[in-house]
Amino acid sequence: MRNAEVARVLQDIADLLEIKGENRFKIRAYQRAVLSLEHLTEEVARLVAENRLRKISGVGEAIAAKITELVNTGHLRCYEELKAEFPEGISTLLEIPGIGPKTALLLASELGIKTATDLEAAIDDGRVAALPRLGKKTAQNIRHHLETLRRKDRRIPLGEALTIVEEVVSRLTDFPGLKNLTPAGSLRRFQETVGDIDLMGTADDPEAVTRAFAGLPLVSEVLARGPTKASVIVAGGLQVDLRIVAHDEFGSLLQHFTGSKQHNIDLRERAVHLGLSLSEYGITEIKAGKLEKFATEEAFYARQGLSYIPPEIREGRDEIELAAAHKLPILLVREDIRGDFHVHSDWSDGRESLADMARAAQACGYEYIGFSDHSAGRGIAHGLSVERVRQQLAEIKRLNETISGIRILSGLEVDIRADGSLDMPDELLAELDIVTAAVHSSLNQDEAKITARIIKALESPHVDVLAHPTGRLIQQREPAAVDMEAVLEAARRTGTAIEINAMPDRLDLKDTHVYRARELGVRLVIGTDSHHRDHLDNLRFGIGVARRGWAQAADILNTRPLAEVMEFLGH
Ligand code: DGT
Ligand code: CA
Ligand code: CA
Repeated sequence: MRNAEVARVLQDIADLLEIKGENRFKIRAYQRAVLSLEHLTEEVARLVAENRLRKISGVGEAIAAKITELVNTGHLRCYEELKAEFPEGISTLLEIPGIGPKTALLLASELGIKTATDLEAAIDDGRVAALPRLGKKTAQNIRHHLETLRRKDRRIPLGEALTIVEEVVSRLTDFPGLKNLTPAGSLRRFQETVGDIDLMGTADDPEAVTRAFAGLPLVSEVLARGPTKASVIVAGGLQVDLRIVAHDEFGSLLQHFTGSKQHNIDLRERAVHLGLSLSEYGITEIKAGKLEKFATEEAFYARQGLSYIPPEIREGRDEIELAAAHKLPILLVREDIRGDFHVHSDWSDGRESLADMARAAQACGYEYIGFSDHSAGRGIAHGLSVERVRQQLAEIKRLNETISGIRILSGLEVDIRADGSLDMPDELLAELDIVTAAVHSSLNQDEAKITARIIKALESPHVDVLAHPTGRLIQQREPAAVDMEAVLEAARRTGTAIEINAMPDRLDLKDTHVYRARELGVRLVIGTDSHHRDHLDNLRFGIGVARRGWAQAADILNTRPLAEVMEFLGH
């Protein structure tokens, strides 16, 4: 049983307990466990088998027993019993935003609604509006959420979303009296896919901005528009929600709509203990009942005694606790990066010459660039033969003598064959500055096989970096069945760095792996896998993932000065 399935059952239990009006702490315990499961790099089934469940933070004895039962038998008796207390379909209804526990119960018991399709029909023929306490407006509101949900089923990759947001922002940014136009939500947190885009801003005349926004040429449909907010669909079917408030209310607005939902729940819970109530409009001291406004997020967090929490780590781990103790790590920033080791040239499948790429890297302010063209392995287009690698080595040597201001490192992206051997002779690899190894084929091997294969490559004394270890392509190809825990452990043992591949459709390592790698003390590298100078800018996605994994500059090899890099590489 996969982690996601176990998490879904626990989430369901939490929701059902909420309908029952059960003890808040009990509900919270389930929610915590769900979050931990989502962050887990190991298969929960393995933890059960090895009796290590209790080592997951947020999983206490009671929940550990339930997970064990679920994994071992495929069923959970208390869950079945709980579900039996409710009409069928209630879990589905609860997943629809805008439907709280009471409404879900009403819809399921009064109208026998079991699916989103049932619900849509019941709204359209007026049965929902006719229910006590609901009415036409609520029914329409639910309809709207249903449409959003259907669209959100197709989450879109971060890279595509960012392009669209930049287009929208650039068209509005000069609007008179408009300030602070910033994306919030999952996009600002650099989640690898986004359901919709949330745009925030402030203006002298908010309504004029929502009107201009709804009239943008790339808008294909206006879902709703009012004096301070608007929702539209843009080309490609993506929904964009815009909210505009007065200039002095920006901090709380941005904070609220950046989320994540779990972070906000945790934050509000803590605030209540301080006698404060939080909302997108500001902070109210509960006793005095007076609303304070915040122009910046820094001030909003500071009012609660917290240091500023970067958006990428607002995911409901222990970020609030650490912010309260003023012990948050200083996360990596783009300016920390001094070079890129994963760059292709026209010697293999890249589109630029070595010299042009080196100059482009120099223009990024880099101190060094490492080329990693493909080796000739089976099925890889334009891979380099031994002979060609030697020629490239000579060319790089020559370039280092003629180009000043940047050091060019020689290297290869050497293919790890199906049996774990490398696609180039050791003597040749020994001559290179930096060797990156990666799997490109036989990605469907079983877990034991592919894990052993990768570990074998890590054990080669010549391999410095393992690139895109799972081979996943976001929404296109599932990750290979790699046991990441074992791979990370082997990387630590062999002193091999692991790449965060910054191509927006790879992002491999992903955030949770980065977090675990750091815990284990594995050195990381951010590589853009550039095949063109424009790709060097994909670095920002790699930075986003690294930050989501709580990475600091010291965790990342290509933030280090050249001398330290060469030392790590054993030169
Ligand atoms: P997405 O769009 O599915 O990729 O994820 P988000 O995080 O962008 O979620 P979205 O667009 O539904 O809402 C943006 C943020 O607004 C979310 O991260 C937290 C806040 N928010 C929205 N609705 C709720 C809610 O019902 N409860 C809480 N606590 N926060 C909410
Ligand atoms: Ca969103
Ligand atoms: Ca939204």
